[in-house]
Amino acid sequence: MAQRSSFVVVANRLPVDEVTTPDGEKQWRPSPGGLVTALHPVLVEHRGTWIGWAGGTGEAPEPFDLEGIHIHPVPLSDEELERYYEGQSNATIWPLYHDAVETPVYKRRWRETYRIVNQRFAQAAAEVAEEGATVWVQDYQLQLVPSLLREMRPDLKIGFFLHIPFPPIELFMQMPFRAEILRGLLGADLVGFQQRLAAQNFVRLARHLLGLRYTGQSIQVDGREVKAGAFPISIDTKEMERLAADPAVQARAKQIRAELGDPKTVILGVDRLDYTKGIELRLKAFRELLADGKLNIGEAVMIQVATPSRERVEHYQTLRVKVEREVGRINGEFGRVGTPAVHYLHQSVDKQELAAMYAAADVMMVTPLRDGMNLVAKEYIACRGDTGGALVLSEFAGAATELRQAFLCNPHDPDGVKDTLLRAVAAEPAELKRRMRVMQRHLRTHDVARWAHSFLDELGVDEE
Ligand code: ADQ
Repeated sequence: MAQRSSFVVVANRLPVDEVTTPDGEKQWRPSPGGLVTALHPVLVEHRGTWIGWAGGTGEAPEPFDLEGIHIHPVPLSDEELERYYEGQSNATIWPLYHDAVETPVYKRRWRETYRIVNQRFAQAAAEVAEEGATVWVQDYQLQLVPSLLREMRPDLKIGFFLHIPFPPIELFMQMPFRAEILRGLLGADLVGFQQRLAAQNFVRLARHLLGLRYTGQSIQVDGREVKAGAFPISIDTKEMERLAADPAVQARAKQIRAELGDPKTVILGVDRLDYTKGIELRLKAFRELLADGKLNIGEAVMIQVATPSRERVEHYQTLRVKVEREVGRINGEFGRVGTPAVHYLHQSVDKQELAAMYAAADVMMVTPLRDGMNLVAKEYIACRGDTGGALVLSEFAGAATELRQAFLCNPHDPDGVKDTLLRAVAAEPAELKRRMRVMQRHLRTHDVARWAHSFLDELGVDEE
């Protein structure tokens, strides 16, 4: 019989990675991430359980304990991975919820598998949750879980948080099983979003599609009340500041600049290689500024780190080709021997190296066409100490609502992006420090722990 908990997190992925030790033994190691950092204290206090996929297909590993958290793996077969995860989650829902910046693909068999897998996650939660427990379901891969779980376990308190945007009615209505998804979410007692606008889209949709009444406080569903609200996620600010202040990281930041030939301006982009992140438009802006003679090789250099992501999904394969072609074009046209214009890394880098890059960069470009929040923008700010630095930030990132002192731009307007980048490059150090200080103060109080507390508080979970 499964170990039972009074607090359960359900997410597509478990917060662990399997590693092989030097003597060939396989071990589980916590995988670092904002979500686990935020939830760790709550999970430990309640002897909590995290339900999710361990990576890999076939039989799931047996449940185990790691650093005070009970880990409960859910299996996925190869076919389920392809249909539920790569298909329905990442080729249908992901593009649709991000303004359909790529055309969503709709397939009946993907939807069917999405249902089956959501049912499996819900079943696992029903088995491990104690009487009256709190279950917090995460993200777009598991939108049916709240209602499926409620059917089995009406005694539970169920929260749901969506990490990505929630689209306006006109877009959501494209989805073939739209009412089922909406009912799925409405199985929760509280549905949390990154942005107020997203919560409003949700409330309007409930009225439009299901004729449900909103009282100003909650949506009335089958005699229950479902609350919806905005809970902007954040980073572990203190930990990021500490990391960036580490002398080894600072030394590495200097070394990075030296290796780049000590240019006047280092421009940085760090993203998962995803078409929502606006990587191409940022490269194009840089190329045009070089062509216009507004930026010069040797003085300005760009680093683009793009983590491999969802590599079996076609949209992502096409994007990689486009980005790499653009990098090649820029270096071909403007680079010199020993001095490329763009340094492109299609790899994941560790936390220290990432912090050193943030510390080394004069201008950080975060230019998504649409993004739920964007934590890279917040990480950059936390890594700047009192050194200034400019954040160029898309108005279409959730982070733009909070980070008003960034250099905001409209990523759909290429000239606007170029002008904003030039303003950021040319800004006076005193102005940059002033802007940075305001944003740093904000992040010190609005960190990821506060995010988790405010959600759980609204859900009515006693954390003492
Ligand atoms: P993501 O789309 O993955 O998250 P983001 O918020 O930017 O986007 O988080 C990416 C994370 O990965 C950051 O912590 C960053 O440091 C790390 N990362 C990126 N590139 C890396 C690299 N090359 N090497 C190492 N680390 C790298 C989704 C939503 C976002 C929302 C988050 C959290 O799309 O809008 O902010 O969830 O809710």
